[in-house]
Amino acid sequence: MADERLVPTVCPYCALGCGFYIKINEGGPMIEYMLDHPTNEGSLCAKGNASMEIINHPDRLRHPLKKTEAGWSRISWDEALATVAGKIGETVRDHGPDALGFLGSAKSTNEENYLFQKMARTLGSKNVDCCARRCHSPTIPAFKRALGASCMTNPISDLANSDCIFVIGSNFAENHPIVARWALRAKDRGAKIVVADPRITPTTWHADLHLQIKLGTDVALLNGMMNVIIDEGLWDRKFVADRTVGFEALVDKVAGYTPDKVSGIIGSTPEAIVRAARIYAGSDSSAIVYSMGITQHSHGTNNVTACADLALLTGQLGRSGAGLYPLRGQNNVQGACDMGVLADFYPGSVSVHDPRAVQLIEEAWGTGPLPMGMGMTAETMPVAAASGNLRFLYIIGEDLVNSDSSSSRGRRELESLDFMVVQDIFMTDTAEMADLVLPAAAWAEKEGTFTSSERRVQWSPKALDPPGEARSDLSTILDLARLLGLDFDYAGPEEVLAEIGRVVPSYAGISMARAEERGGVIWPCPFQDHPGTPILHQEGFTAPGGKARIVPVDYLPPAEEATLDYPLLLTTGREALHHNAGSMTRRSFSLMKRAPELFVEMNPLDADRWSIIADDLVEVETRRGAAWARARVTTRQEEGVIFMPFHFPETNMLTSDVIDPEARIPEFKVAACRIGSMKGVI
Ligand SMILES: Nc1nc2c(c(=O)[nH]1)N[C@H]1C(S)=C(S)[C@@H](COP(=O)(O)OP(=O)(O)OC[C@H]3O[C@@H](n4cnc5c(=O)[nH]c(N)nc54)[C@H](O)[C@@H]3O)O[C@H]1N2
Ligand SMILES: Nc1nc2c(c(=O)[nH]1)N[C@H]1C(S)=C(S)[C@@H](COP(=O)(O)OP(=O)(O)OC[C@H]3O[C@@H](n4cnc5c(=O)[nH]c(N)nc54)[C@H](O)[C@@H]3O)O[C@H]1N2
Ligand code: SF4
Ligand SMILES: [Mo]
Repeated sequence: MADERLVPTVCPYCALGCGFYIKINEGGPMIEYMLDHPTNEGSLCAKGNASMEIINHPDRLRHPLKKTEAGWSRISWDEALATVAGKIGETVRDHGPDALGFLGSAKSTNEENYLFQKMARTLGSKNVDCCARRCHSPTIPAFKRALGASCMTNPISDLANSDCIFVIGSNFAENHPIVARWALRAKDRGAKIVVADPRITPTTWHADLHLQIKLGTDVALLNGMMNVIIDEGLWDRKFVADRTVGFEALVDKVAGYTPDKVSGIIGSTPEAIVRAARIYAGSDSSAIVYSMGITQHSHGTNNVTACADLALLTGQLGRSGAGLYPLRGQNNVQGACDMGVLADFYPGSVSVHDPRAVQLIEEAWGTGPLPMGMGMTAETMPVAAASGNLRFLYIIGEDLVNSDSSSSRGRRELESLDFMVVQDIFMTDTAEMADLVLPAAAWAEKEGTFTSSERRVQWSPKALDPPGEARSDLSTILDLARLLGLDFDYAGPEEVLAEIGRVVPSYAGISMARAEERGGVIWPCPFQDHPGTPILHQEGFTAPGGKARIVPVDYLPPAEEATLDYPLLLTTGREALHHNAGSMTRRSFSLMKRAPELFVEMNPLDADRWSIIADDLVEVETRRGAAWARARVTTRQEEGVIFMPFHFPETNMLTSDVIDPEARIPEFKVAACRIGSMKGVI
């Protein structure tokens, strides 16, 4: 065909950064596989394959909209931006900059995220955060303390070189399917896969050993494994002596976690604990892969710390096939964190409590003093709205009211705001609550870089025009900042990336040209000709003294336990065919056809006890509220625990708002609940 074009792009869904081409011709955009992409080698999962359905969707937001008594009214961009700038000015004048809140998007590019937090902080607000708060926020402090760097240590493809893959709290077969490809290559070579997960999932199907542990008991399991490893002399003496501190305290701590004792806590046999320990410590190179089953707990930071302790004790770090893999969630959540869209970090993981480092950013930006200290988080902003401390909220690309825990409370709280503006590609439930809605271009309709879970920074060029008057997040932020009188003089994302390189040392060598190469560059890339750093911690650690820190932690039970009134535990998570709060995948025709409604999985014994049969509509009730879901009766679920995905709005009306004290992540994975059924409802 005459003017057919192939434009490379990066998948907009999960954090694996899979590459593909958008084929543009008269028939509309289509997917063409990118066989030479280093992460996915041409493969895409169901969501990636359906991503074009978002681009052309009739529901896309096309014009700025203002809420009026009569409903949504279309306004011009000039009016919309002048309104937002006016509200920011009023709020600062009447209540000070800390009454402003900014929630950035892990779906936006690095350049967009960088400018968003720069705008917020230059205005004097420290309230900047993103969905990482509800995702890997425990990984950040735990890894910073233990290793000095809060990210995945090895590339995804390196899993193929592992001899043991210990998966704890990750269902990668459904949620990071491209990881499964590399893990299965390792298995083909004879590697062992050990999975610790309370549920039977498509990931546990691949396991040589599945420890079906009780919810929230991971620290007990990990301490139990370390007890065995120390007892049997399987730890790495040289690595521990040369490269770590804190070993003696760990020995004392885990001494009490004998396999017999741990077995009583986690519900797996002592023999399984011993076997898992021997496989992990005894293999030449073992990787730990974890995700939300570890982080989304009131003790999430302790859970991550115990994972790092296990890797450090056995020297399973700093080389091919070993490593720690916190599988990140959204397509650019790693980038949003690198860019400082976090209440506790400026760009480049600079702590908001470190005056010397923040001063360097002030110098780079040429601003006056920047705000110091912890800002409000995605979880505390709604609470502050209710108490009157937060007056204005700007949300880019997050469906907060459906993705936050205990969502009915969150909705009520957000109603107290003076003004809320939401910038999204669709009219989400969160956008419905706003005073003003700004239409955004989707990933393929703009250009810039995305950073995947393996720290791979890739340039994604513009392939298509956005619908109607929708604009990139970048151009909206730039125009707004200029209206606010800020000196945001950038010609486009390339120039923003150049500034990022001056502020974030690990991005210093990443230019647009480097990021445009197939597979981009893996940071740290500290100077122009640097090849990038796929494997971290090969020589030293960036933690103080160059040594990693082993930090012993104790097992603590989840905040909610089953009671007489709420005799079951509800755990929430994902299924393969939907994404997060669902505003994108619930609009995807092909995915909805295969996964049309909310379900609740329960063990046949529990179903019997409550007289429920498959396909009944079940009412699930927690202390926060009640919701209906279709029953799936299955032995994938152990007795006493039920599972719901959170891709439909109802689920988060039920979840707990107890948070981890350090990372402030809600305990999405455990809530006491009760169930009842409604017979005969189709
Ligand atoms: N299909 C799909 N893919 C996605 C997403 C999606 O919504 N849909 N979202 C993306 C995002 S943002 C993220 S963060 C990732 C998340 O990816 P995952 O972390 O894989 O997702 P979850 O289903 O939340 O939880 C993973 C597993 O943790 C287990 N688990 C629950 N509680 C515990 C526990 O106490 N201990 C242990 N050991 N395991 C437990 C669950 O049974 C589940 O199998 O996925 C990304 N990819
Ligand atoms: N019960 C329960 N709740 C959970 C979890 C759980 O396991 N259980 N997991 C938590 C986790 S890990 C996460 S990461 C959060 C996710 O929480 P959210 O970040 O709220 O999740 P999404 O639904 O992916 O929202 C992304 C939004 O960005 C919009 N968007 C897409 N591309 C663009 C763009 O280029 N520009 C703009 N402006 N908008 C865009 C989409 O339309 C969508 O509305 O949910 C958390 N909530
Ligand atoms: S694995 Fe993730 S990045 Fe790859 S195609 Fe699926 S959703 Fe997209
Ligand atoms: Mo996530």
